[in-house]
Amino acid sequence: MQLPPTIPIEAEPYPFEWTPAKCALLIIDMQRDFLEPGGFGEMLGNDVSQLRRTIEPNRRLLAAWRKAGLTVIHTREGHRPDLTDLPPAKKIRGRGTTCIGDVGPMGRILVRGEVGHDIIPELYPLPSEPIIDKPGKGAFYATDLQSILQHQGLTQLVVTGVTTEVCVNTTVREANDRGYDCLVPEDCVGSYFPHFQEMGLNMIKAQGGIFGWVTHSDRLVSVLS
Ligand code: C5J
Repeated sequence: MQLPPTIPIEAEPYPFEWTPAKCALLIIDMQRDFLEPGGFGEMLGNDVSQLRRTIEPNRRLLAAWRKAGLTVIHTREGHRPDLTDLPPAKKIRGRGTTCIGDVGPMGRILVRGEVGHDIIPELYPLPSEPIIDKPGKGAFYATDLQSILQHQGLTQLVVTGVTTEVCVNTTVREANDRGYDCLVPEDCVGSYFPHFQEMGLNMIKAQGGIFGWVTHSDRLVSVLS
């Protein structure tokens, strides 16, 4: 299917001028430990259904995006097995009895190579899709994301994933400061806390789109299909 070079997508605070050839779908941290029953997120007392409702909209958007031959990039939050890239402040934050690097229900928590650190099967990356392993909340910090985007001439991001107020928001802000236009489909991002979901989206689109635009994935999927 031949897409027009630029397509206006209904969004808040105003339509997003989508340029598919210059836009990557960036799926943030759809990892088993955050989303699956029995994982680290649930062990902390979180309601994983708040995140799991994003799986189906992400699956539909990803399928349409792949079918159109557009760029897909995935991220995972986590650390080296020897934890040398884990800031001591991040390790002890929260004063929990179980913290990053300890053995959790799905292996060592947020450690690369462990079952819980990996991406859920429903959205598993294809071999051709880059996975950005990030030690921080933002996908640009201490990663090669920016050089991957630059080398492919990409200037726009459709950002999905979890959680809305933490890694999605941090990444959108980092991207915005680097000159990327970000569009966030509200049904494809999730927070354990409904009020943070609402505020996280409000903060992106406030003040004339201070960090980016918010839409619904149906608007992208209908154009792609
Ligand atoms: C993400 C987190 N991915 N909430 N991490 O948002 O700690």
